[in-house]
Amino acid sequence: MIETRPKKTHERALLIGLEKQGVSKWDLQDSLEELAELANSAGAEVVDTVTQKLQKPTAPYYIGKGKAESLKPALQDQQVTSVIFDDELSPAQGRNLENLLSRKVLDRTQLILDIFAQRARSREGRLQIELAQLQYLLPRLTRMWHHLSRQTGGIGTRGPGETQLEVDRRRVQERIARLERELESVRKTRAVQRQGRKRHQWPVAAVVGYTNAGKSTLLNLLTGADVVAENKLFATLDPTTRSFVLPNKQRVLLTDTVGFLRKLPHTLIESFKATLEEVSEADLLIHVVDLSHPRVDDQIEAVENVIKELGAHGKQTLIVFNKIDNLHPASVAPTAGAETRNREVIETYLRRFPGSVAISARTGEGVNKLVQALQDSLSAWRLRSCFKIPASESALIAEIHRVGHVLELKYEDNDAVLVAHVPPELSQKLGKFAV
Ligand SMILES: Nc1nc2c(ncn2[C@@H]2O[C@H](COP(=O)(O)OP(=O)(O)OP(=O)(O)O)[C@@H](O)[C@H]2O)c(=O)[nH]1
Ligand SMILES: [Mg+2]
Repeated sequence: MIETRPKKTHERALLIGLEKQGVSKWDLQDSLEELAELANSAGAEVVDTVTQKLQKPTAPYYIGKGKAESLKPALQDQQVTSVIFDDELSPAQGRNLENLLSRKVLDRTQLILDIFAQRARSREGRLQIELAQLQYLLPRLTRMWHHLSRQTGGIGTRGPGETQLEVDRRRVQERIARLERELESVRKTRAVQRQGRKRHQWPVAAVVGYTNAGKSTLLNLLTGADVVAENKLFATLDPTTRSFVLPNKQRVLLTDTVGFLRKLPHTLIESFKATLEEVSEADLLIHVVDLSHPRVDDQIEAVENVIKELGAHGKQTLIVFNKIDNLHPASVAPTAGAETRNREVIETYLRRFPGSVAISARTGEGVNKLVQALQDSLSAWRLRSCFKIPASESALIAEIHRVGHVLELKYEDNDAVLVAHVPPELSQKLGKFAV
């Protein structure tokens, strides 16, 4: 079997963030904590975090040159192998910093792309991540060339160096074009699959949420699926669809997909169109929120922004507050006070988001309520109707059995009289038989 976990490397990372004007210290701290989680998820150990107060990033080194110089001894002492910046670096900044610090220099976008690359298993996932990486690289190749030509200038700059760069650029562009063509065919295949599901007329609910919110754990709990659930960012890259039968016998398809993140690089969203169309094409969204996370509000907002970006805004959404077992993990011996506080937190969020539910996908607490809420959300999907259909129309009767839920069936002369819950589309088709 292929080893799916990233190998334990001895990457030791130093994180760097800027306290820019207009950005609060808290925002910076939050962002750096998330950067640390990302670094861990990529397999690196964070040895230190450095911040600098500056009005805005400096053009050559992002941080001040003096500050950059002053890092050198610490890099040596702490055996740092990579320096990771919390923002996107310009190509010149990246190169200057690598030269100055003699270490691998990464920015947030590269780090996220790297994690995706580690996680990609399916052909679709691999194509999409390669496209995102090349799109990140392409403007850098170009700008690198501009930078070099400025530096050396005029005569002598039109030699083999230029040729090589132009060749590289063209190769990258060709590869991008090929990947885009291949992904277009993946999208078409997905569209056909979706059509197939539509034929069954089962509603599709896409499970969305911030990365690590517990989406896969929930899908596994409900459907017994075997999706990898891990305490790692972006554990899931490839969409998985499983069917689930509600207590009223209605079947619903649940799709688990890639998690969202603040500052999710735009190239990624663009490249993952084929995967993310599962979200924009769904009938219902189940937005899983990690209620035990200190930045829960930011995470909700970030997910809503990505939903907007995908054009899925305004879709019927069921908000699920997860991990209620984890609200005060420190309370090993829970006190009455902690329990009351936890309940208050839950109540506050349930009130703020009417129609939402609170669960623990780990312990199963509240899951019945979730299932009920899901059933209620989808109730409009199926209409209770009565039809009188000539017994000779056996294909139609079979279809009602297949996609609907038959409550009563009797025969009157040569007609079948059925009372059934059926999806709206079928109900329309059966219009002339309605009684
Ligand atoms: N305490 C607690 N932990 C949970 C709960 N649900 C999920 N987890 C844990 O949270 C971590 C992330 O869970 P996943 O199901 O992989 O989360 P995900 O949303 O699919 O994450 P990505 O695929 O990485 O976006 C795992 O370690 C789970 O065991 C819960 O209700 N309570
Ligand atoms: Mg997952």
